[in-house]
Amino acid sequence: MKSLLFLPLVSNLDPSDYVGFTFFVGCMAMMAASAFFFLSMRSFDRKWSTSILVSGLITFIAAVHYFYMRDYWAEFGDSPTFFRYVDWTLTVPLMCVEFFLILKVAGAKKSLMWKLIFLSVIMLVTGYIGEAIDRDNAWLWGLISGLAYFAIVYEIWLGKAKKIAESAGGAVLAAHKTLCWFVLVGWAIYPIGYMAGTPGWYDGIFGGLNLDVVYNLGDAINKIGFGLVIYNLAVESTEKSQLKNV
Ligand SMILES: *C/C=C(C)/C=C/C=C(C)/C=C/C1=C(C)CCCC1(C)C
Repeated sequence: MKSLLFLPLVSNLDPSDYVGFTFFVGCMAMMAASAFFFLSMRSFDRKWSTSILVSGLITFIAAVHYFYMRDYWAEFGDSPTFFRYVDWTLTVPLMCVEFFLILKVAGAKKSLMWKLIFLSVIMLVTGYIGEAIDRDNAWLWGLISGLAYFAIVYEIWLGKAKKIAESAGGAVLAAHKTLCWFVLVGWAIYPIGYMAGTPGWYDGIFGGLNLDVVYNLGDAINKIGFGLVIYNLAVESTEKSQLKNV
């Protein structure tokens, strides 16, 4: 590998390198999704512009990190843990902002947003420590991270966020429910990648899986899918208000 040092990085990629393949597809998918969200921003009622803008920012920030992660993988053949967590630290709080933005029409308070952001930061910082700094205790950091994750799940499924969504009803409630499913099922993909990639009592359960492939799959589902739910909400709500005006 190192004898290829004079060639561009990507020439290190082997055609049979399926992990590298998912990094490439990730770059393109995140870029395409960003173009889609940005360009559709003005097609809806103005109250949805910020939500669609944030959807585009999430995939755009991810696209930039995917280019770095792709090159890191091509150069070192190793997990780009640092870039991965920088990306998540920016994009996951933005997803919490999305919950707030769609519930704002029903009177959600900023404190709800900050609570979700706070929990997501705990989830990610402890995950990073387990993956990059204190791998010997990866199970413990993963556990703390998992508790913060469950607190988020509780808040949106059963806590205040749910009550506000119910009072809003209609398309907002439907979108909130779908986003809740993303967090419960889509986000649960990440702990699987973590367990496959760190040492612990769970060694062997997911041992055959590649951590980066699992994370890349999770990102595609959650970042692009999440944005599409909001896009769909904007479409439905705009159509309804246009019907009213005819
Ligand atoms: C776009 C990126 C997203 C939605 C990333 C989400 C990441 C998580 C939900 C990570 C969760 C983790 C646990 C629940 C335990 C193990 C450590 C983590 C950080 C992988």
